[in-house]
Amino acid sequence: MSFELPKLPYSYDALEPYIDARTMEIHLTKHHQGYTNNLNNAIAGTEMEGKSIEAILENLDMNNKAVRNNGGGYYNHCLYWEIMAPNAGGKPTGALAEAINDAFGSFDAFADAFAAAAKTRFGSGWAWLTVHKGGKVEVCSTPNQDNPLMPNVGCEGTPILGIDVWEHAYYLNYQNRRPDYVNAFFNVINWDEVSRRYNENK
Ligand code: MN3
Repeated sequence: MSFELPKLPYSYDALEPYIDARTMEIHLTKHHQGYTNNLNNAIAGTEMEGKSIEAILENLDMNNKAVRNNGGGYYNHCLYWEIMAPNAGGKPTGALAEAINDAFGSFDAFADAFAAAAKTRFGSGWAWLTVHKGGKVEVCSTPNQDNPLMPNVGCEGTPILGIDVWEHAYYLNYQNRRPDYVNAFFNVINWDEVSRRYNENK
C-alpha cells in the first residue's frame, strides 16, 4: 500500500490563461511525482507505512526531513489541484463566507491578507486558509513543504485553501512576477471545494 499520484480533475490547459498547460504538466508529473516517490521510499518498512497522509503529518517528527519535505509535498499538491478549477473564482457563499466575514471583516480584506501572505513568503513555500474546530478561519504561511497539519509550524487548523509559491508553480509563465501569479490565482479558486472542506473540518 503506497501513495499514488492523483489524476487532475481537469485537463492541463484548463486553467489557462491563469496557469499554463506546460507548468501544470511539469508540476504534476515531475514535481508531485517526485514527492510521491520519495515519500513512499521514506516510509517503507516504518510504522508510518499504511497510515493516512493526514495521520503521518499530524504525528510527524519534524527532524525527519525526508517525510517532512516529501509528505508535505505530497499532501500540499493533492490539495492544490483540487481547490482549483476552470470557470471558477468569484467568492464563497454560505457558512464559509460568514466565517471569512467574521475573521476579516469582508471578502476583500481576506483576499488582501491571503495575497500578502503569498507574496511575502520569503523563498519557497505556501500560503493557507485554515479552519479551526468551531469554524474560525485563519490565514498563514509556511516555508518549503511544511503545512498547518504538522506540529509547531506557527500555523494552526486544517488547510482548506492553499497556494504554492515555489517558483516551479509559476516561473514559465510569470518569471519572477510572483504577485501577478498570486493575483491570477483568485480566478481559479474552486470555492465549492473550499467550502466542502470547511464544512467537513469545522
Ligand atoms: Mn509545487
